[in-house]
Amino acid sequence: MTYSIRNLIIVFLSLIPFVSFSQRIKQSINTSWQFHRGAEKDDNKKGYWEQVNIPHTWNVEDVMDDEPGYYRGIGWYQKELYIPEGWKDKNIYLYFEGASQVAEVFVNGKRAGVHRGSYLAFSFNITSLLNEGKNTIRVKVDNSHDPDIPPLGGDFSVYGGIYRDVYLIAADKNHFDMDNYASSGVFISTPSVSEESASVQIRGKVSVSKKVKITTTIYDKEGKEVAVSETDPDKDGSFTVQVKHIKKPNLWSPENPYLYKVVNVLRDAKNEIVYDEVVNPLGFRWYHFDAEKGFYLNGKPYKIMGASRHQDFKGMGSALSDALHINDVQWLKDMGGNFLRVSHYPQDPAVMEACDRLGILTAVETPGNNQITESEGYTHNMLDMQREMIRQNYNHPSVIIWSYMNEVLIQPLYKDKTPEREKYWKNLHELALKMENLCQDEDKERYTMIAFHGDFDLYKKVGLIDIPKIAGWNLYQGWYGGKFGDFETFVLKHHKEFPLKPLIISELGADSDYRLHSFSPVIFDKTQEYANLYHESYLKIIKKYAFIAGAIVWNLAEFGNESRQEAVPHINNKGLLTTDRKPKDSYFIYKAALAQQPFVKI
Ligand code: GCB
Repeated sequence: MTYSIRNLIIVFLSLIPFVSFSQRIKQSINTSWQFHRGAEKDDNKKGYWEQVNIPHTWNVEDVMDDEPGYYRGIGWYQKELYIPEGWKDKNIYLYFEGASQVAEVFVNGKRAGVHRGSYLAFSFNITSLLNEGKNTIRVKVDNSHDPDIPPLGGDFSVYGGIYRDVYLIAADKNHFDMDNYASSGVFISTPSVSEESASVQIRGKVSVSKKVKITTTIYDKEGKEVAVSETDPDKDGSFTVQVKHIKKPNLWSPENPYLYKVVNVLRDAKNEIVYDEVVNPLGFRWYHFDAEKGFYLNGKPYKIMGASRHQDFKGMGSALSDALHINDVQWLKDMGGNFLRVSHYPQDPAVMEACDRLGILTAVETPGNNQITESEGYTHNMLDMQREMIRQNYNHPSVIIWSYMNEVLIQPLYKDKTPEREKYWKNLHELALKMENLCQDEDKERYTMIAFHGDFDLYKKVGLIDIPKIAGWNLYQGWYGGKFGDFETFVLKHHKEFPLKPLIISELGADSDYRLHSFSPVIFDKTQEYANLYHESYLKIIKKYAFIAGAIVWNLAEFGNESRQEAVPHINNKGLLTTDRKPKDSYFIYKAALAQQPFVKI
C-alpha cells in the first residue's frame, strides 16, 4: 500500500464517529438449582437438596393423587452464581417471571427483597449485595394460603414454586427503568389510528447519571425504517415521544397480525456510547364495543370467539416451557378462535408474545377470584397486582381488555341479608371502584371487565354491573342445572336491563370425559355427545344476537384442580382439549364453525 493511500484511509476512519456499546446482557439462569420442600434447616447433608431446573413446581403429584389436600407451604431454592470480572461497573438485576406465591430473595445471606402474588414478574437490583466471582442466591417461596393475597379460592390449584423463567440482567448504570413494577421502562400507545394515518406515543423513564439522549425508531415487518425521533429526557429521567402521521399503517388484526417494532436506544449526548436498548412490538388497530351492535375492530363488526386457559399441563402442573405455552395459543388459532381470556390470572410472557404474533385478541385478568376480604393488606395487594399486570403487559397490541374480578358473589354466604353481608357488598363495591379507577389512570385506551356468575339481581343490587366498561357473564345453563334455552332468556334479560352495557359471555362450557360416549346423552353424564349438544345450542344464540359482543369457552384445555375429587384424576373436564392436548369432539365443533373446516352452517 502506498503511503498516500494509507494516509487517506486513516483520515477517512478518523471521520467515522467511534461509538462504543455497553448494552444490557440478559442471561437465563434456569438450570441447576438446589431445592428442598419444607422450612429452612442449616443442613447440607447428602440427599437433603435435590437438583431441579426451572420452571419448577412442587405440587404435581399432590394435586393428582387420591389424598385430599395438597402441600401449601415453604420451599427453598439455592444456586451459585459467578459474576464475570467485566461486570464490575454494571447494575445487576435478578428477574423472575413469576414465583408462587410469596418469594423472598437472599444474595450471600443478605435480603434482596420480597414479592407477593403468584402471577406477575418482579426484579431486584442486587448490585450492592454481590461479590466478584462466586455468589449464593437463595429463594424462599411460600404458597401457603394467605387471606391478604388473591386468589382466596377458586376451581384451580395454587401450585408452589419458581414456575416461570429466571434471568440475570447486567445493565449499564444508565438504563431504561427496570424498577417500575418490572416493566420494560417504556409504554407505547397509539392515540389515533385509521386506514389513512396513525400516531404513536411512547412514555418512559430512564435511570441516568449524566446527560443522555433517546433515539426512537419504528421499523416495519420487513425492517424498513418508518419513523425516527430524538428526545432529551427530563431531569427526573422521564420522557415522552410523539410520532405523528405514519401514513397508511398496515393494520393489526387476527387475520393480519402485522407487527411493527419500536426500538428505543439510550446513548450519551455526543453519540459516542450506546448505554441501553429496549425493543417492543407495535400493532396498529382501533376498536370499540357497542352495547347494541357488539364489537368493532378496525371499523368493522367483529365477533369475539375464543377460550380461556389455565397454565396447566398433564404431569407438569403450572411449570410449563415456553414451547407449551405457545402451543396452546396455536391450538386456539387453528380452531379459528380470535380471543383468549387470560384467566384467572396474568400468564407467561410467552403466551402474550404468541397472541401478538398469531393474532389473538386478549383480556388479561387479576386473580380476584370467588371472594375478597376487607383487610387493607388484601386491597393493597389486589391494586398492586393490577398495576403490575398493566405495566408488564401494556405494550402487547393483543390486549384490549383489563379484567379484575371473577365470580366474587359466588359464595352462598354472601347472598342473604345480614349486617355482615351488607358490609361485604359495600367493601366489594368500593374495591371494584378502586380497581376501575386504577385501570383508567394507568391506561386511557383499553376496556375493563368483571366476570359475573349466578344471581343477576344480587349483582345488580350491589351495583357491580355498573362499574366496568364491559359486563362478562359466566353462563352454564344446561350444565349446572337449567336447560339450554335458559341461556337465551338470560342474555335477553341482561340486555333489557342494561341496554348500555356491552356484554361478553366470559365463560360457557360443559364437562366431558374423552373416554365417555352415549347414544342418548343427558345432563351431567360427561359424555362428549352431551357437551357437543351444549356447545351447538349456545353457538346458535351467540350468532343470533349482535349485542353479544363475544363468547369465550371455558376452557381451552382441561386442568388440574385438587378439590375436584369427583373427577379421576382430579381435573376440571370442561376443556376442548385434554390435559395432554388431545382434541375432543367439541374442539372440532368450534373448528367447523369458526375456521370453517369443514364448513358447517350454524
Ligand atoms: C366458573 C369459574 C371457573 C370454573 C368453572 C367451572 O364459573 O369461573 O373458575 O372452573 O366455572 O368449571 O365450574
